[in-house]
Amino acid sequence: MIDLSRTSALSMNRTTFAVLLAAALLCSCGSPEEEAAPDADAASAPEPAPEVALPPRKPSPEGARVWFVSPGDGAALTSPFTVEFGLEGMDLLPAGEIGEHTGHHHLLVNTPLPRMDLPIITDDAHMHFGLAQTSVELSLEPGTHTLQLLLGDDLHIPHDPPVMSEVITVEVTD
Ligand SMILES: [Cu+2]
Repeated sequence: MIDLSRTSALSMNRTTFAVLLAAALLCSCGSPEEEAAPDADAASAPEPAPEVALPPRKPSPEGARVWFVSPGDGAALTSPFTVEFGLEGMDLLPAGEIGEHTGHHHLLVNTPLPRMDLPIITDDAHMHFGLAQTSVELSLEPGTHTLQLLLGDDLHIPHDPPVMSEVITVEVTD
């Protein structure tokens, strides 16, 4: 008897809760606010995770190239030193600005080439020059360092084919 009573009480509570919940949902669905904002419903509806769709890589023209105006490969330097970027066959544009055969420089420091189908990450090893700069004052610890230039489009994605320099090595001393 005691068990039945408890079960009954529980059922009542559940039933009461269900009724209240249904009433609340009905009330909510019928409210003018919900009707006025159909996007809110769409946004909260469960949907499969969307595929990340990046735009296709932008083409680079034949003959386009980037290179280090300075320093030269194997240069012995003290920090800070100036790194100058050369570009031919394409034009510089600030990041976010779309043009034909345009992009901005990225300097890779002591790191291999990144993936070519994704935006170039930003960290100490992947420097962006999104204001269309053509040089940088660089300070590196004493030692041997590699440098490479890689052009990226308005979304920081390398072109197809990628426009990149040779890897150069510099020796930084105290
Ligand atoms: Cu960039």
